[in-house]
Amino acid sequence: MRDQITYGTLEVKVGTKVTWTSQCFGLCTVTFRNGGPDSGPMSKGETFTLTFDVPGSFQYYCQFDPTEMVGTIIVTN
Ligand SMILES: [Cu+2]
Repeated sequence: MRDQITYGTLEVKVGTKVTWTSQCFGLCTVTFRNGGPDSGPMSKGETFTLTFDVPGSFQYYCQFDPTEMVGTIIVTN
């Protein structure tokens, strides 16, 4: 099973709303390493939206594939 959700680095400005859409055949999550909101398991077509109000670098991963499905949101002023 190969997941198609896009995990990678994305740079956004403070206040940007980011939406993930799961294209996984199984279940995928967007889970942040330093805690915070968690999408919970999402099946294909489900979405998860977060607004980034604080500058910083936020690493996230999929709980079901934590080594390959990783990403970072970089929030700048
Ligand atoms: Cu996954």
